[in-house]
Amino acid sequence: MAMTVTELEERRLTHDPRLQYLHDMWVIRYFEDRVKALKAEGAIAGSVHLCSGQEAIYTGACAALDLPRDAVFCTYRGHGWALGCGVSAFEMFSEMLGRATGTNGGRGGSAYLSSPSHGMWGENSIVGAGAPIAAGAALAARYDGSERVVLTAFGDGAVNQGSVHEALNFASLLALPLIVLVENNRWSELTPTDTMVTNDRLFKRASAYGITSARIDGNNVVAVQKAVTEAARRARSGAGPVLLEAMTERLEGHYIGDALTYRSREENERMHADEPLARLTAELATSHSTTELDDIRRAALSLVEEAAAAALAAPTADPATAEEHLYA
Ligand SMILES: Cc1ncc(C[n+]2csc(CCOP(=O)(O)OP(=O)(O)O)c2C)c(N)n1
Repeated sequence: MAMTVTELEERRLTHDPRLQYLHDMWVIRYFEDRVKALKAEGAIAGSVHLCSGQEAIYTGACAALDLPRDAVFCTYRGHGWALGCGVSAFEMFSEMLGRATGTNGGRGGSAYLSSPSHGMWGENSIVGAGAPIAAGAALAARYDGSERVVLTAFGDGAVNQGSVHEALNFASLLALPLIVLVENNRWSELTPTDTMVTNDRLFKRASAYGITSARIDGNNVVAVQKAVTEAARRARSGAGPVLLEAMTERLEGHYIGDALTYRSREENERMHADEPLARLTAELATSHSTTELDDIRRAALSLVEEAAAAALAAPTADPATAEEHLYA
């Protein structure tokens, strides 16, 4: 039987996962843009670290994991991980705006949010501290029958922390189901990575621990999805940890407020030419119409705008509950 145009559209959407990735990456980009604006208006308290430019890592990796069974541990630059895990933009905005409807009742804010029911086990603002915690969760997964794979993500600067190396040794020795994903955006706060290490091919360090590792194109969502799928298969089979160094770009400053005076115009131009949304859109334009791709972008923008409006209208956390969840 001949298919209708709508059925054909549906088939294409389901058969080309890149269209879904494009949508999900736009959601992250627009989410970050809106967070930046809300912070400028004074609506968000605390420090905020945007992940714009690194969307392909979150979208590709989360598509490869079995969420919420698997677990993600990330850093303060974690909005994209949470959205990738399926936490709603409404809950995320709510959390940052101090609303009772936030992932953590408005108590965690941008840098400390978590949602274990989505497989998003938490951000961590202590550089390198997530790795041993994730190794512990991977050890627990060995005994709890969940067959869970744990992913820990951190920046290139964190690779110089002792805690990361303790975790790598421990995970290798016990062949833990751990994926170590280094988001190499080439900057550690305001310092270029290659001025801090003698060998800036960071993935090479994993071989000292007997860990399989590779450098991947972190701005190519399909490349990330494939690499993490293979890493997860390997980790789940009992073959031990995998370290992936995903090369990417941090389009914004280290935190909102960073004047970015240390970056040249040439570098900015190069980064924007190579950023993942521009690349995926150009790639898809060879097989999809501009209208179709623009509809996907606008759908993501509407989703974000509606979520922000709903969160702004939600009640703030009740001061009477301030002592809840305190265990001191
Ligand atoms: C143990 C520790 N030392 C120093 C800091 C201050 N600090 C916050 S972010 C950061 C840079 C981290 O860079 P990188 O690991 O490359 O991650 P990115 O911010 O690029 O995502 C530093 C040094 C900290 N939070 N924790």
